[in-house]
Amino acid sequence: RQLEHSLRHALERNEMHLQYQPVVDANSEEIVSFEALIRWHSAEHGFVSPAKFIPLAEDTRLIVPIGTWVMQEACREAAVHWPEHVKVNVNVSPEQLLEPDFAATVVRALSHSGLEPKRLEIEVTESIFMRDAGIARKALEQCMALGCSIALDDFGTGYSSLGYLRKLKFSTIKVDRSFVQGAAQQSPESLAIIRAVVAMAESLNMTTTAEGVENADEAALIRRLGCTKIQGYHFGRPMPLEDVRRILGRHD
Ligand code: G
Ligand code: G
Ligand code: MN
Ligand code: NA
Repeated sequence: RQLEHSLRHALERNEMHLQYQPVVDANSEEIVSFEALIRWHSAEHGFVSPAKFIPLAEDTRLIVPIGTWVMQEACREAAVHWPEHVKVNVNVSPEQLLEPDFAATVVRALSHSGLEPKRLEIEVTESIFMRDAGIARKALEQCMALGCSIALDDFGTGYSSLGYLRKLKFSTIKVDRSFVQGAAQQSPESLAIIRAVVAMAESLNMTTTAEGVENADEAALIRRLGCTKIQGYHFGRPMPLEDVRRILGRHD
């Protein structure tokens, strides 16, 4: 496969970089974190969307070296360029978590960058519990023991067995943007689901992040519904590091 061949050489050819999307406190609207999102400009294929190449990387296990690179790069850029109260969120695929040395990869990224563990939040989706749930859970518990936090991404779009919310102490539940968009269009079901997720998260001592908030009306609605944090185009699109530095007001 042509695309697979290009993907295999993308890292050594320096074709990958990270963009960052702000996550804000729902009430103060201050930036509390940036989510790292990978971008690939291929010499042969031009810009390739992660929605296309991440699944290919997962199928071919190329996600393991790519994911390690993302972890190192995100920790390093956050340690160098962000103020200490701002975190970084890093997406991790099930294939990465199931690698026996996943936690060691995180330890190395933290020690090489000097990033404080509490500033790293690892994002996983419900799909990690479809495979080898025990191994995934153990890897995440090792990361929590280091001081990192774990977010449950795209909540409500997978097979939401609530059992694992009991077994793993997530710090954040990310409400998928399909519910946010539904609520914005007055869907009673979406509104009810967001209310229920917020109530459940509160009683489990977890926070909530609403994804895909695209305008001020949606932000106001989400704040009324009680979500803790907000992410979406209204507060910033995924942006290159230079723009992150500019909005953080650091020019060093
Ligand atoms: O940024 P964008 O909307 O294009 O991302 C598309 C999809 O790719 C999202 O589901 C996102 O979670 C995923 N993605 C982006 N960056 C990474 C990454 O570094 N690692 C993994 N595993 N997935 C990522
Ligand atoms: O699956 P995950 O939540 O990690 O993916 C994040 C994806 O969502 C990225 O591809 C990002 O570009 C996209 N995204 C972020 N904010 C918004 C938004 O406000 N609207 C839409 N349509 N997509 C968004
Ligand atoms: Mn995510
Ligand atoms: Na998501």
